[in-house]
Amino acid sequence: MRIDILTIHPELLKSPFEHSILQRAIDKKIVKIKLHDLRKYSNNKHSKVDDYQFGGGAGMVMCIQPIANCIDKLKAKRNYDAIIYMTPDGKRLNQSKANHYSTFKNLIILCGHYKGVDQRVRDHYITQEISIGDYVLTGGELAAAVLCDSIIRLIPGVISNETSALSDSFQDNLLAPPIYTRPAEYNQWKVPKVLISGDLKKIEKWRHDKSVELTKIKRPDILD
Ligand code: 6GU
Repeated sequence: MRIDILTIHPELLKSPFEHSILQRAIDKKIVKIKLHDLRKYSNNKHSKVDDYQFGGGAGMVMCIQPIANCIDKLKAKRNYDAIIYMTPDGKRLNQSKANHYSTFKNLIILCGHYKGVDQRVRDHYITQEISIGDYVLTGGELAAAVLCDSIIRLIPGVISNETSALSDSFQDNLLAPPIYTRPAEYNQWKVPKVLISGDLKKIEKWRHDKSVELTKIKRPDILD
């Protein structure tokens, strides 16, 4: 998969891809992340990327020109499965969307800033608008990092244990069951007996029952 990220703060998006699982996915060439500094696409002599709103009102608007130039250039080289705009008024990201995007080959992600982008960018370039929750961030960069992380970890070969991503919370509209590791007893707090019984059938049933129980208590809204 190739992900092109358009931003006015490329430095904000370096570190998330330089560690741990995402870094390994890049090293293994399973995914390629290209950061594009929108200022470099500006025709303005001061590399300006924003301007005042028509009709008045507080806050700057990101101009169409640098964004259009960058997207046109990318689209001339390859087909994109989606051009996503990160915005608090977009559709909420969830596991089902992450699963779907993880099957894409080429993806463009546009990070908004200030008041947002000129509406004509949304009307003529963007294919989907994504939010990561009902709160407002200073820009789309951290949200784009969250989106990329949720997608990349699902691509086959990224997480070594193939079954691991499938047993995540939310994959069956259920939260994951509680997990434990050694020691079996700490400060007299014992691990549930069934988990050290060696009875795989019983363990599986216990985990499923716990998942249902926890989901009913913590997230009844996601239960089928
Ligand atoms: Cl995608 N962008 C911004 N600026 N704020 C957000 C968001 C995105 N998702 C939630 N809040």
